[in-house]
Amino acid sequence: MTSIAKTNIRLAAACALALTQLAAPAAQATDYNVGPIQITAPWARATPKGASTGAAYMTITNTGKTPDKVSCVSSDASAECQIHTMVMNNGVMQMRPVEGGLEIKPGETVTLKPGGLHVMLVNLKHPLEQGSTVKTTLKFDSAGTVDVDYPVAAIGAAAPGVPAGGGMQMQGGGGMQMNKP
Ligand SMILES: [Cu+2]
Repeated sequence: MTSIAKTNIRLAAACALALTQLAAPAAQATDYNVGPIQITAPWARATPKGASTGAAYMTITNTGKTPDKVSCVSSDASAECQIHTMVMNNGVMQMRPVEGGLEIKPGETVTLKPGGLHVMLVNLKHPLEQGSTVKTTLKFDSAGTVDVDYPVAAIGAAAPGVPAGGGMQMQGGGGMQMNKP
């Protein structure tokens, strides 16, 4: 077989995969309130088969008058659940668990998103499948405990509904590379 023919077959396979992903039913994201804490736009990224970790994201707003701290207690999809931050170490971006909980100051909105803060699902029991949902139990020191369902978006998605690599022109505040007019 010529290499051009092989390339065409690969392209066709990639297109078929893309169509399958488009056809996957989009699970609806729900917003959550627990005390003065608002959680909006929860979502997770699909994982390839055999992956041991997965990541989930959301926006957390503290409408209260006092700071609160959130940690992840558990997830239905993994043995462990942690909140991670990204830190630069000798010029390399690395992730670290946030010790003692992630602080949300009064009036502050913190966005967990790819490349930054995230919920890390450690030791996955099964791959996160696009179109399904994954659940975590989050514990706020003051506001209490809340179960959050994260609709699973495509592998490598930059945001829910934004295809992999297509995150350049996102609406709203979640974008890492907003193009200002
Ligand atoms: Cu992580």
